[in-house]
Parts: sequence; C-alpha cells; structure tokens
Amino acid sequence: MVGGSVPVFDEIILSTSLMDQVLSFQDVSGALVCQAGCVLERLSQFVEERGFVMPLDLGAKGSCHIGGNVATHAGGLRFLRYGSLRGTVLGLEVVLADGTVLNCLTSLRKDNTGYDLKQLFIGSEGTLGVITAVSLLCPPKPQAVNVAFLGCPGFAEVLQTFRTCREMLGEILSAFEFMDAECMQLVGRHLHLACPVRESPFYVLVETSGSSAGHDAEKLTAFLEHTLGSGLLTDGTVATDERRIKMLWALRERITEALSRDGYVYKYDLSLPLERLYDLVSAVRARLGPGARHVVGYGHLGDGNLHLNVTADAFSTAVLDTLEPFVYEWTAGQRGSVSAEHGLGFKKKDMLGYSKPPEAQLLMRQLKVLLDPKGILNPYKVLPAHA
Ligand code: 2HG
Ligand code: ZN
Repeated sequence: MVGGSVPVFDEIILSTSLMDQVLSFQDVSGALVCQAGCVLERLSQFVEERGFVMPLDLGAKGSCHIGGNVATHAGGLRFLRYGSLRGTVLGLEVVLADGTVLNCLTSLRKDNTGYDLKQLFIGSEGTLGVITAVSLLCPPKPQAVNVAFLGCPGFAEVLQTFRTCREMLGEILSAFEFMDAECMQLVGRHLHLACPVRESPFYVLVETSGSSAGHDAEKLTAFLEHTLGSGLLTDGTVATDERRIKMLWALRERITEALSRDGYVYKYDLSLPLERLYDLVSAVRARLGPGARHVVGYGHLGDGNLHLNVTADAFSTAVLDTLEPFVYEWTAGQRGSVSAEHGLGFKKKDMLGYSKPPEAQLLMRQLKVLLDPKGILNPYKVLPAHA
C-alpha cells in the first residue's frame, strides 16, 4: 500500500518465512505465542480449532506474516470489535540494530512496570527493530456469526444506519463496512461478483458475532425491520451460513483487487470525522472530472477510516497534482490522519507533517537515532527525508 516493505535502493532483505512455529497457546486465557513468520490464516486455523479467533483479519490473510502485521500495525476487518494490535499484542521479541535480543515476550494481561517498550515496535515498520516473535491475546470464537448486506440511499443514511446499529445491536456488532456504488460496479465488472441487493448509491456490510444464535437473530431482525421501515435502507439480505457469509465479505474484501484491474490506482487511507468522511470523495470527484476513470470511497466506517482510491488509464503528474496536496490538506483541515492503517512506508513518509506536529516528528527522529544510529533498519522509510 505504501511500499513499506519494498526495497528501493541498496537494502538487504530479511525473510522470516522459515520462522513459522507456534511456540505456545494457553487455552484458558487465549494467549498465543508464535514466531514472526507465521501466516495469519494459518494462525487463525490453529486458534479456531481450539475455540478462539485471531483478533485481526484482513484480505491478505493467506500470505501476510504476523510479524509484518505487528510491525505495520495492521488494522483490518475486526478492529471495530477487538480494537488495535496496540491492545491485543501482549509481548514481543525484537532484535535490535546492534544484535541485542530484546525479550519482552510476556503473556501477561497486566504489566505496568514503566515504559511499554513493545509499543515502540508496533507500527514502526521495521525501522526500530526486527520483530522475531509475538505474543497476543485471542478472543473466544463467537458461536453465532451473521452478516447483513444492505443498500442505502445516501451517505447520511449510512451514518444513521451505523448509529442505529450501535444502539440496537450493541455488544454483538463486530464489523461495519461501507462501499459506494462505483466500488460495486468495479467488483462486478472485474471480478464478476454479483450485487446481492437492489442497486443503491451506497452499501453497508454489518457483521454480528455473539454467543447465542437465537438472541442475535432476534436483534438483527428487529434492527432490519426498523431500518427498512424508516427509509434508511433500500434493500437488505442476511447470511448465516459460512459460504454465503464469505460471499458477502468478498464484495468488500476484494475491492482493492478490482481496482488494481481497472488501471493505475492512486491510493489514500484516511481517518476523518464520520460526518465529513464522504465529502472528500465528492470533492475529489468534482476536482478531477473526466481526468479519472473512477473515484471511489469505501472502508471501515465503524473506525472512521476511509479508503479513497482513484483509477486512471495510466499514471500522470497532472492527476497527481490535482490530488496532492489537496487530499492531505483537506484531511489535515479536519484534523484527520493521512494514514489511518497502512502506515507511511516509502510513499507517504513526506506526508508525516500533515498529521504530526514538528515536536512529535523530532522525537520520532531522536528515537530512530537512539535505536538505530547507523540507519540500517528499513532505511528510507517512515521518517521524512528532511526531518
Ligand atoms: C482494505 O480495507 C485494505 O480493503 C485496502 O485496507 C485498502 O486498497 C485499499 O485502499
Ligand atoms: Zn482497510
């Protein structure tokens, strides 16, 4: 997404793919300790066989490594329910730039003994140390999962549906994702996935995860009756079996893939106040006019995270200049974040100043110098060249 793991000049690449062992699993607490090269989907299978789930899930689960997930502080599709890796990671083993092995691989829920060092490495994108093992807390596997796929007549209704969802579904709400009509057209055209509801300007995917199927179904039915009756939705469908749940999730999870088949893609990943979240997509659409093939908005609405993507026939500096710095300035004007979940990597490092004040940037630089005085760890990434 941001080239965080892409070598650009003279880097040496470390692969952790042979470090793929689960080291321990505590089946009362759900604490999993594993090596950094474990593939997320394999860990999911491992803990699910034992009645738990991984606290994170994302489209790349079949190939991404847990060490990379933690190093990049991946967000993904379960964030709304289980929170960030900053909360679910219990401990880390990290190799520092001078070769010191920092063993903070605890599985304790509580450890208030001074600075929480593991937090430095979560989201550092490999610039402060190499994560070699991870301890994290897995929640119990929900007994009942339902997915509702809904059509909404406008973005105001998407927001109102989210409010109603939180009020009426409460603790069983586990994901609230949205996509606009252009996303649906693209997954239809490039991936041949059919829209399961009546064509609408917006679509919402609501997932519930709870401990009692009957109770959850009752709540979901009441929610759907209310929202359909009050004009918040144009249409809706519900899936309770795994195959159909996967099919509905694919419409949302595979948008990135559909976009990449559409042409050159300009990608933005922003945190914005919910009320203004889609205004940026409309503003960009108006600015670009026929200069773009598609301007789409989708993302983790429940987390205030917009994925704004623009496709065009090919890369052009004219389109880029229309997009930037406009998108970043607009976001900073809302006190948003220019990278909600994808990090800074190589492509976004010079945008840091839009989301962090100079004092914070300086402290980041000082930490980098302290931990990596020779600048050998993922060089050219995260920190702006000039800071
Ligand atoms: C998602 O939520 C990913 O699907 C990718 O974070 C977003 O491609 C993107 O812009
Ligand atoms: Zn995302």
